[in-house]
Amino acid sequence: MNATAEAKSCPTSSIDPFSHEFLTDPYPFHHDLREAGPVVRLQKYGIWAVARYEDVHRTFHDWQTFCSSRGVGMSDFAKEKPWRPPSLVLEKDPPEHERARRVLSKVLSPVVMKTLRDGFVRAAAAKADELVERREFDAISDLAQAFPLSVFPDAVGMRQEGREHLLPYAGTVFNAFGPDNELRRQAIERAAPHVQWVTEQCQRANLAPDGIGAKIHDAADAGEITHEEAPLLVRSLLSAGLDTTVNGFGAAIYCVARFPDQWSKLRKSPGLARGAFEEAIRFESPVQTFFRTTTRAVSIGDVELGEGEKILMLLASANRDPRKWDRPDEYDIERRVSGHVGFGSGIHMCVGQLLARLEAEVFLTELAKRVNTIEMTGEPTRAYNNTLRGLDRLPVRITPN
Ligand code: OVV
Repeated sequence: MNATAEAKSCPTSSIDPFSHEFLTDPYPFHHDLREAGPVVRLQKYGIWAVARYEDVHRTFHDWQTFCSSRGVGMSDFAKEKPWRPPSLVLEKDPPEHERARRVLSKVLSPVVMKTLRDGFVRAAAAKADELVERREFDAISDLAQAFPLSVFPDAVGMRQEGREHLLPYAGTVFNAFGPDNELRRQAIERAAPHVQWVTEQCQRANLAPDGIGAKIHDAADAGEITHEEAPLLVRSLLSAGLDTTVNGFGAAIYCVARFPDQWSKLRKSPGLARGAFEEAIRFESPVQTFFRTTTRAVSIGDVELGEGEKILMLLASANRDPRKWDRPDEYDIERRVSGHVGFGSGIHMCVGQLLARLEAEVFLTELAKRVNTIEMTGEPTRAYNNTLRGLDRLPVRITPN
């Protein structure tokens, strides 16, 4: 840590939020960044960071000042060519953002969730039966990846062949939000086959007519977006809809494995499944960070920022800010968790959150009905990504009810 006040009103830090050390254990760095002030200059990158809940929240909500259209990664689209065509929803501001957002909102609506639920319950029950039978398994590959992979691509309406491209593609998207470090360079270097496959699968002809993907193309028929825009909006589903839930599931299992009293509560009251998932999103923040770019000069605390400045929002730090949360470092499935920023906040807040919660709720419910205890049988290993926090391996043993 090195948060020295350069000038009284301009705290500066040498912390690199994308270093191996930070990604391994971000919490002491989050603490230092929060304590340094409402906004901190990150020397290494010549950008700004907000780490307190209040300032992250304000940055999310003032989209006129903190825009998304210059990219929500470190790269400023006004200065550098984006690595892929910008997202029509994530990397746009109103009014363009609203048109795309409305379509995604509709295809991911409560009505559509209702049509998916029964199938998800059957898949969750089958997976939970299989895991109970096995007793020992890797909770990442065999559960956190396996369950979303067994329901999400089908819900979108994708063909079977090539699905192994989905996680590497999303991993690249989330690495690309970071600085030009080894993680980002290597991901982009290897991206071509994944990009090619994903781009192809976004075409209408490659999507089952009753799936979520086809519904986006239907919205183009209805004139809500153009037929040129539809494939790029399908790409948003494939970019943001799988690796996020995989890491959300991983977070939830990692939490209940470390807090057995919370698993015990969930087992006795499977109705707490949604709260258990939501609290895992707060506690682990699978999406750790996003950036904004200032559209004008603006003050944060005593610090004046100019126009065209990049600001890193540390969602994970906001979600454990003691100024906002009691016992922030405890996982408590009965916590009043609303207001966490793990799904973002404001006009860009996760448009797929109902789908994420549905997957998690049905799976954790089925698991809670069957499983007495969950314990780790070895050291978990971390997966390193510039934006996503999660594990690569989580060996566990479960005992049945
Ligand atoms: C929230 C999110 C993450 C990554 C990609 C996208 C969205 C997208 O719209 O492509």
